[in-house]
Amino acid sequence: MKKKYDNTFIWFKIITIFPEMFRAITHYGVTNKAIKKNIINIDCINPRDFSKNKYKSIDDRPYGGGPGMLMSVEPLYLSIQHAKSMLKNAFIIYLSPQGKVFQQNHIEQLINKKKIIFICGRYEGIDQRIIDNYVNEEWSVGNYILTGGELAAMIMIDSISRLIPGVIKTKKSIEEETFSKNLLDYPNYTRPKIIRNKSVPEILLSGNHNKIRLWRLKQSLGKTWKNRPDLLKNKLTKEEKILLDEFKKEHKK
Ligand code: 4H6
Repeated sequence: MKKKYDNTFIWFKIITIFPEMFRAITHYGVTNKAIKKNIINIDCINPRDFSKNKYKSIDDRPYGGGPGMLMSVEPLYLSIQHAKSMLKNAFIIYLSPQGKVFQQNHIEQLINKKKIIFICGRYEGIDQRIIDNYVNEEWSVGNYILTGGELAAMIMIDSISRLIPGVIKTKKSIEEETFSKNLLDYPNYTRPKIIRNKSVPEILLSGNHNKIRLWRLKQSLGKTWKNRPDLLKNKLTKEEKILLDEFKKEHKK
């Protein structure tokens, strides 16, 4: 009988009271394909299953008072023990607004972890002693507040997974991406040539590859200058400066 060898690249285990939310990545698109190909594995542990309480409650009041609740310690603690026993030597990440802000360049270090446990906080968060005792890194996906850590965990899993070899086809498309070259993408066009009187920029139909390259670079520089001037802090080449000046002139009213 044919025996499949284990080629799983990363095991993700998620501690969440809303495991169904993760269908958004387990059932759709590229992440769904990666699971089917056994490149990644995603499964959940629900603290509610570890609640010994009659009402299966999973929230508790904070010492010191104040508004809101925290996640109960005991079900969370048991969930982490269980996750750790199933995923030996896993790296443990806690998602919270207090975390270090996750960016494209952080993916490299996380992709090498192979086994990652995510703890998704709800209510006002979790007891600090759980963070101190178990959490390896605390991450935030951006400067905004969410109702729970689940969406943040999915963002991290999605962005990490797509960089695993075999998950998306072309290596080139990754190297060309916005954050690896510090410029935003140029505008793209596909068929038809004319939509509601709007035509594709003539130059893209010219077949002149150098002109097309320069046009795209100019659009990238212009878009970055408009929307993300912070990315242009690193010095531009002479060619890039000229192109950006042209863009500014062309877009002055
Ligand atoms: C932990 C602690 C992550 C998790 C507190 C989570 C934003 C991010 C949460 C909270 C998150 C992010 C619960 C505090 C709601 C505020 C869940 N929000 N919060 N940027 N929320 O990665 O109230």
